Amino acid sequence: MDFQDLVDTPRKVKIVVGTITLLLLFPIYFASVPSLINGEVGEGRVVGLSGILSISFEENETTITESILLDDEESYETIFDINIENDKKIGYVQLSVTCFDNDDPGPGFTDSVEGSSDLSSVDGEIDDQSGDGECSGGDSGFTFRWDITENYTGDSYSEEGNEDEIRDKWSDQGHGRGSWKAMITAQINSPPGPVIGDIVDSDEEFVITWTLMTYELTKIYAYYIIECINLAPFNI
Ligand SMILES: [Ca+2]
Ligand SMILES: [Ca+2]
Repeated sequence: MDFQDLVDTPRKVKIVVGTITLLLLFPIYFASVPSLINGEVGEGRVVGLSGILSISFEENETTITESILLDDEESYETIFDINIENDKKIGYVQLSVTCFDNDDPGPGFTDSVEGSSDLSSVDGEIDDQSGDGECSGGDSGFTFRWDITENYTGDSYSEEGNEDEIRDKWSDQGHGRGSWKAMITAQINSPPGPVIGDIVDSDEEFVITWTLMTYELTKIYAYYIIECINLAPFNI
């Protein structure tokens, strides 16, 4: 078979042209990958390609817990010092205060707790929080959470974009280091007298838990999606 046999009909001519075109396009396609990843897909390219980055986090959770017995209107200041290595970032800090009042002979006299944070000794402009809650079963007490890295969840995900920009986005800006403080105050409720034996509610135990979640970006790798290969002009 010589070259004339390959081009002796209009259909064969189209096939030969299409084949040669593909041979020319594929080197261009692979040479284009680095720039396409950075979102520089220009108009008029025959090959369309998207670079998708897959991001994962390695988390490390630190908790400290303490218990304190408080009388009515008595307050206690809890302190949590955060000093971490430079290569780690803070995802969030959480304070949880729980209690369960079962000291009363009947319902209606549940104790409660209120608290407010003092972040004046913490780096960054982080808003204080305050709240309260009853010492009943289930969702007792209160919980404060501060997201030091905005929108942090720790879940792996994928997005299209530039690796440097994504690394910059996952940053705590150096915030959150320092001495975290909160003041909690007990509200003790007792049934009115007379006192029944020694059943009288005069205090409550509160469990205070600080949680620090730090993270590092462990994996960023790219994969590519070929959006189209436009061979329409050749009409094979
Ligand atoms: Ca009570
Ligand atoms: Ca009590």
